[in-house]
Amino acid sequence: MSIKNFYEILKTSEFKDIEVADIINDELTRQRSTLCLIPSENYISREVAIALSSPLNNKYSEGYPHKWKENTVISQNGKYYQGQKNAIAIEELAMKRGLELFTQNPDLYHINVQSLSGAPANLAVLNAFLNKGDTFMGLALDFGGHLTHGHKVNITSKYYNAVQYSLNNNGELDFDEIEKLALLHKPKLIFCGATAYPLKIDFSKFSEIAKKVGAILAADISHICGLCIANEHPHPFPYADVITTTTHKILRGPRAGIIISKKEYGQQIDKSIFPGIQGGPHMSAIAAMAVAFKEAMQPEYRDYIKQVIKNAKVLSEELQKLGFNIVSKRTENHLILLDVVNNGHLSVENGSWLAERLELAGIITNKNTIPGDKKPWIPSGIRIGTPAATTLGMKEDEMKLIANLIKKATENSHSDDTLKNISLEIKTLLNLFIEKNNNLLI
Ligand code: DSN
Repeated sequence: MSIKNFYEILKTSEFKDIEVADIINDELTRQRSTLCLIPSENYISREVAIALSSPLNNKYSEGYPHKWKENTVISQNGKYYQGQKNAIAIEELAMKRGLELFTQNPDLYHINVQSLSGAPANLAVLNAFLNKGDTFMGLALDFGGHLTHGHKVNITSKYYNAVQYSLNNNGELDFDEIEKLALLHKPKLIFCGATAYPLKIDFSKFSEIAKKVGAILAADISHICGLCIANEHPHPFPYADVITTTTHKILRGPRAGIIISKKEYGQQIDKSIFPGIQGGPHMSAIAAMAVAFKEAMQPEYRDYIKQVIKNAKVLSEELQKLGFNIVSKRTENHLILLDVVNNGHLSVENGSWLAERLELAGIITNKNTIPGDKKPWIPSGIRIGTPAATTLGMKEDEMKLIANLIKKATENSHSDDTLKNISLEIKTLLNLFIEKNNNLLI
């Protein structure tokens, strides 16, 4: 069976669970007929998908391929169960590739590839450096931060004392405020990084502040990791002490997370993941991660990242020309935050309303708070990004078309027929690109 047809089995009687096959096939149809503009979603290659569904999934592999003693790796099998030959080989390969991809000098850093996703990776970082009740700082969720950076409903603020910083009136990180808060609260750790911030992050400024108060600097680069490794965004190293990232967003790998730290923190990070907060690692996800790391080392990946950024810039400028209000006024990365309420021209009720309307038009986005939103459950914005569309091969011309279709779908006076016609236009556009992408899981 060719790699191209690997998932065709779902359409045959060889796959006996018809209910599951039907749902998966329907999801494939949905992904093939709607345009994904959610900045944290992407398409994986079939190689990544096959590694993800490999027999490595059957293996329990608690522990690490190495053992620690006094902050130094002593090279012995640190796994708890027998039968680890291939589990150790795949974990070591993922670690080696991850360090090569994310650091200039792998000897200075340690990587942990066992985190099940971004949220456990961030919790593990806090668990490694803080005791219960200790203070840390992070960007507030309604200003573009992440739940695990100390939002009030998350364990990170229930177990630790979370101090939240925000953005200034221009929608930019406010380093004066961050420094003032750091001097006042003396956090043990400062998280930087975001999920809805369209500008570059100055890790060196964060590092200056962290050093002043003796805090660990943790950079969560889940959204921008691809930009950092392609040198299209400042790299968090050497400024950060530790970085976390998911591997399934712009990196186009499995749903998983990694933590890379300065070597002196390696043992405490490893202990924090296992036995601290997790049990057996997902070995098939680690295999898929190794495949994705290799894909991201290829020159084509760098071209991809450059195009992601060009596309986001054009989409942002076109939307602005069409009357949309862009939070922070510009985009410097892969995403755009639209303030759809305070725009003066358009008649949009709120972000939820627009996201639902766009879905009817075949355009998939997510509602999002914008800085200063008072009602997070009815946010004033939507968040859009270009990683997935760029993976399909779309470029500037398609971004201009998409901006116009978004505008058309936004106009309140249009009937359901208009939305349906837009969705057909989207489907035709997607067909053109999907046909050219035999190696993607779509
Ligand atoms: N849910 C992710 C995102 O969409 O950015 C963050 O965890």
